[in-house]
Amino acid sequence: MSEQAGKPRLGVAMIGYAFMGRAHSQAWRTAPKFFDLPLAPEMTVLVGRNKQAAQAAADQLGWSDVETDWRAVLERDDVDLVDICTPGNTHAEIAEAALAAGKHVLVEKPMANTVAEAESMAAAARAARAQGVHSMVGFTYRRVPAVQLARQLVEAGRIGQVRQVRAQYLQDWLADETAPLSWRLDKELAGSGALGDIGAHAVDLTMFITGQRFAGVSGLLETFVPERPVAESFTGLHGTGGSQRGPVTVDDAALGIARLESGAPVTLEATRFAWGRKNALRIEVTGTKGALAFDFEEMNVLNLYEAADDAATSGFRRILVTEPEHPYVEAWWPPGHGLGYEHGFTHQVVDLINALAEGREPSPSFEDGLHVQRVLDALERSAGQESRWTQIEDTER
Ligand code: SOE
Repeated sequence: MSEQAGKPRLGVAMIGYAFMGRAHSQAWRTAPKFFDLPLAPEMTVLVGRNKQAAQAAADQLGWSDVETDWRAVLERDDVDLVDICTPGNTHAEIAEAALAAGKHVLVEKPMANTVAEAESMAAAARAARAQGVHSMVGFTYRRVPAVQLARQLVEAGRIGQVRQVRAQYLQDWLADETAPLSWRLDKELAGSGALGDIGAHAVDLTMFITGQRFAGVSGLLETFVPERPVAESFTGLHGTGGSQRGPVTVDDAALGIARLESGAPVTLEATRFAWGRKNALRIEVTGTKGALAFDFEEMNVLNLYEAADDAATSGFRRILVTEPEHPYVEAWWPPGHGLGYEHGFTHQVVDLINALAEGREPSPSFEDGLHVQRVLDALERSAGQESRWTQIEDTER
């Protein structure tokens, strides 16, 4: 890190520039403009295999330079942090090499495609931490103000002891059977389907809001459409397919019943086939004194029920989490104006930079990512064994 405009600079290399790369670029660009950060992030270099396409993306998204091989950025002195936005099968190799080269790492979720990869990444992160090099997993929904408020209320005991959790992530972008194949439907590249892509968020949100890990799970996986047109072009999640067809090798929907370490039961559901649900990451936490409910489709709202309220007027209170008293909100718009999908990514950059400047490991750490991976893996193994209960063995914290 070298001094720039009075603040030490943080040179960032981002690998990949599709949907997540665009969301991360927006965050790196915006965070220093709206938040007073202790380090000045610089969008130093974007990495993509196709030089021309990567250059066009860099120009559009605001990156200063382009490389076509991610290994090249590990050699560069002007890069302090590597931001990995590529499919899951590449995460372990890139993250471990970057940490070994002394670069901080931010990696998109799910952290890896297998528990073995995640274990190896967590070990690399531990070794790097001892050298002052840090790592974080991109579970951005933790950074939604309403989710932060939910965590604060649980921590403060407002709903009492957690009894039960209902966590769902519902989308419908694959419900159309003619939607073409993408890397997200290829087990080799993505590790799993709805389970890892969006179920991972439901697992992480449950962990974050309750402050607990999972003890075990019993699951069910379903693939509704086993074959789809091969994509001819793609933008974001949508593409056009040709006449050629190929196999879907991942789950379309994942269901689970689980227990937290306290014993509290959790129901999990992740599907990209829920017609009409566009990005419904929902969580309802029921405690001994009340309940909390959040749905990302109404991301500026947190619903709170307090059992001690007068019975005649009790009900879920709809809290608009848009006030300066709420986490992150003051940096944005006047009270009541609300935030969107991209703000979670911006807050992620803010939290990451603050942690790096203070020399502490940001959260969620690679150990947290490993635990999520273990839950996904246990659910998948359980599903393969007629939904048998599968204990989660966890040693790291
Ligand atoms: C696709 O289902 C997807 O883009 C996920 O990969 C992201 O993690 C989620 O934020 C939105 O949906």
